[in-house]
Amino acid sequence: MRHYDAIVIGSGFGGLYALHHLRDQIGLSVQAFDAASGVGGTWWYNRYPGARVDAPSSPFYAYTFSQELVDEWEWKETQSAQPDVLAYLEHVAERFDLEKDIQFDTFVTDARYDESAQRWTIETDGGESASAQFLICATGALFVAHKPNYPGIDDFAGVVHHTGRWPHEPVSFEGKRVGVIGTGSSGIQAIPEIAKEAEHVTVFQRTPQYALPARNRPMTDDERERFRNDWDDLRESMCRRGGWPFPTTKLKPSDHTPEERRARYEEMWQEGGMHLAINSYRGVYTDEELNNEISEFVRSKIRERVVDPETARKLLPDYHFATKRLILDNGYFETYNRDNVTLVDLRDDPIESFDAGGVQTGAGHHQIDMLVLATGFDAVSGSMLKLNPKGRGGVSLQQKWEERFANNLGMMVEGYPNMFMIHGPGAPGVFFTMPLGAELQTAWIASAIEHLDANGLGAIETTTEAEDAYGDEVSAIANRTLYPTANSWYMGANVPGKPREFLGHLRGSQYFQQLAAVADGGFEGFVVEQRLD
Ligand code: N01
Repeated sequence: MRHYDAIVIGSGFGGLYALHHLRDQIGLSVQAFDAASGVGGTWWYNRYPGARVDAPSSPFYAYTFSQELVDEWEWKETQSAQPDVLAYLEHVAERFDLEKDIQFDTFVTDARYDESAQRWTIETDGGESASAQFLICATGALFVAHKPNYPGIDDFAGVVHHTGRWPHEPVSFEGKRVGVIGTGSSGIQAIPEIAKEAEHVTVFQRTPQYALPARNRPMTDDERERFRNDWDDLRESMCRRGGWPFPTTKLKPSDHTPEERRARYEEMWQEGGMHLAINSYRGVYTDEELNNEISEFVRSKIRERVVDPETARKLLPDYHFATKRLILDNGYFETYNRDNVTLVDLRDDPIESFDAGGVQTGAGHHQIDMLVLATGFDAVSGSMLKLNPKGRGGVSLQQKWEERFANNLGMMVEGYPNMFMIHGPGAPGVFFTMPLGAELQTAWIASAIEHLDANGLGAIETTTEAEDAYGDEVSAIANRTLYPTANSWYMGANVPGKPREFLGHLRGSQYFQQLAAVADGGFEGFVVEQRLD
């Protein structure tokens, strides 16, 4: 059995940084494990055609902690393609000499807390064990692929690929009739690319989506120079402004006439990216009237972009704009103007079953050679429940989280001392910049470890009271918005039987101030234990 100060599970953005910070900044012995064969986490697995950053701008979907790293990495495009993000993470791993402490191709199958030793022991699918005082779970918010369970789906004789588990060897669509289920971010990115090559694509859509034009373009030298020179200010601004360094508008809808508002939406639309959502007027996520107006504006754009009115009708979303993950598209709607693309609206024509040759819907049989499942993930809680750590008294996380993903600060779970989650349920996660969020959460973990060390303590844990209060706070913040009105993965609505609970803290900047205050205040509200040895 190997012994360490800390074990990190995962080597995506979160795990890589945790390894670097805990090992190189505070001097712990750290071992990381990853089921993948290389670093990258989400970006290692999600290599479907068209996969790219759908955040406002590549340089800010990146680590912020090292000016040298910022200076030396050349972002090529405003919305980087998956190979570029993966190359960046590989560069980070090499530059900070991280791979020597990561064991790849190793799935952690179990993690148990030993109260008498104040340590965690993990087991791997290779039959190895290792122990550490601290367990850092950077297991990924989008790791556990969600697959639909339609009758007969396993009888389908053709090739099946899930976008979240895309093969590493090239996938050819040439001459193939491809069926795609799912029109979230992954489906909307993949469908235009698949359609360029396939003989025919049939898209099976359950919920039409709002998508805004990404307007991806090459980054200029000037832009790169500017953000490098201003990095400290930009980072500070990211922390203060909810993860992105862009000022948001103070304009209220009542400041303009309906015609002026329409002109402003058009301007934001032309600018592309998330501008329409974050910069048009205050209150897009809370003001139903404003949201309805923007929803209708985006629907009007869909009608303009899709030639066949009946297809356009099927593509019109009817939930509140931006209350499911907002999507940036690269020619998605125009794809339906191609002769080789058919849309099946599952609301009118549901899937009944699969057979060896394809899909039977109410209206007929769709013969396909390949099935692409862009059906998303058991998001945020799924990877922790798959790990299913056993805390005090051997209680498993699956037992503990049967009804609610109880935890404090999205990071610590009562009964699981010295276990920390990065981007756990209730953390800002995707509602903030994930790389910076991981840095800030790791800094908090490091402070907790240093606090224990400085005070002769062996374990830190949260309480059920703190969990209840924190869970209520996360829900209350979400309930002040329109988000909970949508059947989104944010609400756990995409996985049958999953507790319906908002999975993210919507006020990232406030959350990270709260984290810093807890650390500065000596971890008041947390339960600590004297070191037993
Ligand atoms: O998954 P999703 P995703 N029958 O859950 C449908 C991030 N991301 O992989 O909307 C039929 O959003 C489901 O329908 P509905 C990003 O945070 C980032 O696309 O639930 N359809 C939906 O259309 C994103 O939000 C990037 O009714 C079924 C789709 O499948 C998150 O990952 C790129 C079904 C799933 O959409 C997840 O996105 C890609 C069923 N049984 C993703 N079950 C970046 O570029 C599900 N669906 C950074």
